[in-house]
Amino acid sequence: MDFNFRIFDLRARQIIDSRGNPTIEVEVLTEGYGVGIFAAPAGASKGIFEAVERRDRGDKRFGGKGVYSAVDLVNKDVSEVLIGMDSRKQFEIDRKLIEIDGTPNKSRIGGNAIVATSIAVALAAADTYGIPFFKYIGGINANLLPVPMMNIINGGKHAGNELAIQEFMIVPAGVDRFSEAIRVACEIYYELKNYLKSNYGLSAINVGDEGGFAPPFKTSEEALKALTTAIEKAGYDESHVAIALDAAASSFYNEKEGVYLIDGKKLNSDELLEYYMDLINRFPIISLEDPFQEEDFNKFAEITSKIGKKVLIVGDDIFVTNPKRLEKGIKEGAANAILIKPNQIGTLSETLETINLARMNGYRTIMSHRSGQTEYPTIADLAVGLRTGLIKTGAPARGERTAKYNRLLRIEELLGDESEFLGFKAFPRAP
Ligand code: 2PG
Ligand code: MG
Repeated sequence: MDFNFRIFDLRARQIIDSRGNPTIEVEVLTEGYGVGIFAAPAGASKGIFEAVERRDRGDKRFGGKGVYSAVDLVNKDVSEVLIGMDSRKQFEIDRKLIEIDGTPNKSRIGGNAIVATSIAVALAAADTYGIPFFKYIGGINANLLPVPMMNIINGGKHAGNELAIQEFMIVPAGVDRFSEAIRVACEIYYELKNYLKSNYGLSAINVGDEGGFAPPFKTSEEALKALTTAIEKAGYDESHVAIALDAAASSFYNEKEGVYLIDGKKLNSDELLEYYMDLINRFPIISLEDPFQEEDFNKFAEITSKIGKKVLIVGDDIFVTNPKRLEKGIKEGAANAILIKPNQIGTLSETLETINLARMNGYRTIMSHRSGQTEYPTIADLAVGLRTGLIKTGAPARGERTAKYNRLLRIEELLGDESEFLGFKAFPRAP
């Protein structure tokens, strides 16, 4: 072994995330003075099949949301095994983490402790080499900047309003460069703010968890009208900017009655499908995430076979970045794209396994943040390194969201003429 890469120290601590909730941060040092630090993000609309977060339930501190016990486990059980190992042996290290945890859903030391450790190790190895993280992950020619899918109207579990659909995103894909996409998105964001202020009053410009506005809208239609108006006011049209939705439908599904509660109505899954079809016919929607609750593979397959040639049908809660769930989805034709959230599955190696499986089966991949985030820009590097071509990391507002976009701006500058941006070519069909 090149001793420089040997893990010399590994320690965890508790910090707080963008919602003020505790989260675990892991710091890894190598003998060659490489440092890697990463902290686990946290979802609000979590899939039931995600790796389980370890929290101090029953503890008074932080209302039981603390991660002190996860921190202790990393400082004892994990550091004992990982110190002395080669930080470049990602797969071996991740296997060890899974072994130390010993449960099928990573509930003992926690998916939060595992993801923070797994990614901190990779960052430390990259730092020991002295190369940017995206190059460590993707090789010296990793050059694909992702198209941003930017959530500028927040609903569902991310906002205190009545919108059932969780995310109304703009996709500024009709430009040549990532930095141009950011400019276009910011211009639309300003126009949306003006529109909301003048039509709904000052309180309409408060923002939700992901930096998008959280206006007192009651229907998806109102939100889509606001988006299209803002796009137009900013001087753009469908050739520059499209719309993406994350319904996060599990969060408005009433299991007892088998209905979805949306826009003040109760819809069964056939009616909800019609509801989406109507919106897709009237607005330039090119991507639809989690249109149905996370266990309804059949309905996912139905909508994919109907519109999958022109619209991305993205699986998030249904697949939870888990290769086994994705495999089932592939067999059943449940989607044509998958959201990639490393903390849903736990380790970097398993995240890679899921991405490989997706690619080999013609699925698009979208690197994604969580609604509870820290200021680490790491998923920006993962998006470029893993050539996902698409990224979802909130509005162009709130530091924990802009950290990722700003990192991508720096990567674009660093790559200069070498960088590539696919724009609408990253989608099945331009709107
Ligand atoms: C989602 C995510 C991120 P959360 O549903 O896609 O936008 O939300 O982190 O709350 O699961
Ligand atoms: Mg989602």
